[in-house]
Amino acid sequence: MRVVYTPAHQGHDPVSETVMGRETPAYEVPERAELIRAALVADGGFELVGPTEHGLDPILAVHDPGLVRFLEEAWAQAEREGIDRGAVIPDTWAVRGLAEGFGPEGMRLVREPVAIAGRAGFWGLDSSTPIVAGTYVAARGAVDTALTAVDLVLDGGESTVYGLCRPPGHHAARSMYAGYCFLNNAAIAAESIVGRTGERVAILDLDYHHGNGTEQIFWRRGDVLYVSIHADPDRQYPYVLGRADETGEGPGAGANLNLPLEAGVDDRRYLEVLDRALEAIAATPGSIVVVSLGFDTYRQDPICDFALTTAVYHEIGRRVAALGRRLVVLQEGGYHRPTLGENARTWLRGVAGRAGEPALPSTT
Ligand code: Q9C
Ligand code: ZN
Repeated sequence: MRVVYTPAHQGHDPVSETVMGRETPAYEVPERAELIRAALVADGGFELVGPTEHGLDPILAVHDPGLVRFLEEAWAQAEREGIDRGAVIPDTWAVRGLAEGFGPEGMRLVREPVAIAGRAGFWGLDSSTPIVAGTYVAARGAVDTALTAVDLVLDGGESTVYGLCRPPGHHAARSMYAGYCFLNNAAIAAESIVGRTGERVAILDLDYHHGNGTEQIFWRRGDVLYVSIHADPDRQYPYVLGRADETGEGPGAGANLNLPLEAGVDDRRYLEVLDRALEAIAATPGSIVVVSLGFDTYRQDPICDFALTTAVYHEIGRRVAALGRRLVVLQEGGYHRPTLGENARTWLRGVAGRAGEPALPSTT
């Protein structure tokens, strides 16, 4: 199986994030992707390839040019303003998303601020998504990773490709960065697939957190089905979206399925809900599924509360592959570093067992 990877992610190396006013060591760190890469290389059944550059057009098909400009400029501006804290983390928010979504007048009065602290709070949702010197280049690398995975599936004849994206993407909305995410890799990939094939595409989001960004981007779209299994936002980030009654609007009515879950979800319960998600995808036309894959559903994840085991990831991968569709699998979250590599390897091995999938050499 092909794995798309670039070392560009290493430049996004935040030291800390701020959780309820307390500075804690960053969870979303370069070591995560390196551990996954090392586990797949050691397995012997995976072939690493670098991404090709796809430029800005596929990004601007999904994101506000203002957000992209901000991400590109932020670090240099912070340096010019003499902000020497190692990272841009806002402390003043414009609450622009709410103004935009619920009040027709809100957005007209709120303009993009000038100072870096204001700009970060204008484009960002939270205080856990630091911008550092290499963030923009890393985020662009993650997008190219996702789009190269798409190329290998559409043009390269591969049935499954894994994009080791870092930073992750599913919390990033059209005009907002959030939750360790800057550009929405999965949404950009899905949009590109729709544009190139004219087919409907399903996004299956298996990260522990609801992918508010992906939901928002395709909210009014009937050609992209978004299905997500995640922690109930009543107790977990992103708090504002992810409820079961969010089903899409306009042409997108019925093309959004949220399956929010209680704490303590175990293997059996997760698989039961996974089958509901897969049924919804099977009932929708299309031949390609983009998977937003998180391992923060693992029982020992330091910031989450599901109870999945490593073994169940094999079964999840197997069931997703049993849809019989081509898969663009993109990495999202997962913060228990000691098991990250093995969980990813196990999931992808579950996929690789299916009929028609090139067999991977057996593990020792
Ligand atoms: N008190 C991903 O897994 N921190 N992002 C929440 C809650 C943000 C997770 C703090 C968690 C984002 C891709
Ligand atoms: Zn997550």
